[in-house]
Amino acid sequence: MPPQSTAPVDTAARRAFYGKIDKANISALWNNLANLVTPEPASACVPYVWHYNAVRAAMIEAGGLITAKEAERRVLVFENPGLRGQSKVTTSLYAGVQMVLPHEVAPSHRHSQSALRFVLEGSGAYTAVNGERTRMEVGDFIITPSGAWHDHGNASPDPMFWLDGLDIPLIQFLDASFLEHLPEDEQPINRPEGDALARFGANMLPVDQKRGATTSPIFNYPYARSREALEQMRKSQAWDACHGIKMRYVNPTNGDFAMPTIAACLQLLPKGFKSSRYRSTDATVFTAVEGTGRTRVGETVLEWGPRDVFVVPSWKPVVHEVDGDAVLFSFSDRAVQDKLGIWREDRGNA
Ligand code: GTQ
Repeated sequence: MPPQSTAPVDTAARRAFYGKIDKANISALWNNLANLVTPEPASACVPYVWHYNAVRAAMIEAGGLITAKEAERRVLVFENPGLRGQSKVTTSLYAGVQMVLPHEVAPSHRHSQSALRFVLEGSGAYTAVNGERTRMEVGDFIITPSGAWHDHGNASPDPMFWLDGLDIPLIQFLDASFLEHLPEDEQPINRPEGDALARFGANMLPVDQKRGATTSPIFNYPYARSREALEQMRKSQAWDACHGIKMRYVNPTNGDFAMPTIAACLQLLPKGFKSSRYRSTDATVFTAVEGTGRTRVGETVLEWGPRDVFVVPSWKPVVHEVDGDAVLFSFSDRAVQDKLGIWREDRGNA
């Protein structure tokens, strides 16, 4: 919180008055106004990086202590050091790493919260959504819409790890959380794999598809396709000074972000690139898919490589510097701020 530079001084009469109204659960705005309405974002969220090796080792240890079934979701939560004890990676968003071991199932449930998965390690585990299973491969962006049954399984011989991003703090703030369980661990499968991607992900829509579904009907955006798009674009597009080449995952029924509450993007930064100073009001969680580099957030330097996860708070100036070509996945609450008309960016002098 910034200092209350404009708070009026106390007098005996004022103090007596504050004491009296306090008993009736009333307070004086002028003592707190500077904390409530700030000239610019004043977030408790701090820049931070979690290195994958340490997270993975803890996750393997967790695997010896609890099953996916008993845990319901075996996840280690990224707690922003400025927001400890709240399961928040930013003020509005939650992130964690989930592990599913061979032959395990994370049982089917559905909830108000929207979730994204970004696959970090492994091959061939699956998530089921709306009666369809999708195989998970490294770099795939997978979503589970608000209210959709979802379970995760692993028929591969190796552990599978992915980054979870959910709007848990936002739904908590709105007091709008509902959760239900299916009696059986796995939901019935009644669509062949690839059905949603064929229907909605080939630049066509079923002819009678309604416009404006809240969440994208595509639930796996495979990395191979997204990466290929970035590679193709570098041949003809000038690099954006702040972002390199940055694309957002889209809901094909309305052109909005894939989920109503969480914006997700994939960006390519070429060998040796140093981005121009940039800031925006959406605190952002990044993970590197390819490459190594460092991201300066104000005075803080975050060194990162593949699968590391780092966070940039709202309105803090950010500069990315990469060694070789690098690919970053990121997510934020920009999808919400856009709808409310409050999202802002500052591209410096770029
Ligand atoms: O996979 O459904 O990291 O419900 C937190 C809550 C994952 C999930 C999380 C969840 C899930």
